[in-house]
Amino acid sequence: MLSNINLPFELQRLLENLIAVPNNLRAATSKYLSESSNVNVHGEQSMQLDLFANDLVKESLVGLDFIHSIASEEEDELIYMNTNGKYLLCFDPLDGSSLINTNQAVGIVFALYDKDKVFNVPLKESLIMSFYFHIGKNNSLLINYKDNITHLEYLDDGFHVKDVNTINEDANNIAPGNLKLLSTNTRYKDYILSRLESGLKLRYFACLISDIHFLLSKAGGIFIYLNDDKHVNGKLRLLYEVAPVSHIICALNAKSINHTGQNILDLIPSNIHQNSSLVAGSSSEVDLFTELVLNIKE
Ligand code: FDP
Repeated sequence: MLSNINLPFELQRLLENLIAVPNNLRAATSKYLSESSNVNVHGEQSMQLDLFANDLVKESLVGLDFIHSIASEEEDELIYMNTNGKYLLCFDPLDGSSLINTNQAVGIVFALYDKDKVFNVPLKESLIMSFYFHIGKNNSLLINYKDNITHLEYLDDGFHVKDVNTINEDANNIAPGNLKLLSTNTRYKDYILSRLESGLKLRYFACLISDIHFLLSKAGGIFIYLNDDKHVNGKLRLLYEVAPVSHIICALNAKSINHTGQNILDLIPSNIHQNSSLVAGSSSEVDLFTELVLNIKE
């Protein structure tokens, strides 16, 4: 099925090498449900499944000589793969791993960058391809290459192409993260209460990929994860979470900004594990949030 997608040969090979990872992860889940002894670069205790997923992804990349280096949430440093490679591949091998013991959906998210541009130009110019696997009832794969979005879903006999909706300007659901801010940020609290009163449905899964996949599947909504005193720039990871999901949804007419109102895809990153806040989704709703909560007028 991947051969039906219009991708350069190298990018198709990359996806083909990774395509079995979600099912292999699913099959191994019950063996790796405990915490590991490892604390990742973000100061979080890794689950054994985080480390297993990281190994699965790394093993799948062996032999891909166009990959110059990789950066993962579970690796402190950049790992060099091929001196002559062109790309830096950044990934979170298991997004939402804190939910794994509760049998909720999780994700694996990737961003492929031009390795010479990534720290020198805005993300929209260095991102070559973004994709994620959403591992729920079925496995879904969402890909953005050159603003062409492909949505595949795994059924019994392999991946099948599914329709993908443009994201409507108006939101009908709201996924507000980091709600401890409600006690200190009156604007955020008032906004949430008023939007719920206006009829927006509350839908927060605590796994970025699930939240984004929901928003995309419902053709609208808003996801919010603001910064706080502990994470002054936000808790989410720019290069391997926030940038790829922004790259995907913005190609479907959505907006994606940080807590200072900057468009995510206009940012120039400075390091592989950089953190970010995120406000993303239906464009009118992001504009409303910008005005009411960030207090920024267009
Ligand atoms: P997790 O810590 O489980 O890896 O990036 C981290 C992330 O999940 C996101 O996937 C998710 O949106 C967010 O953190 C959840 O944070 P809260 O537990 O604070 O809601």
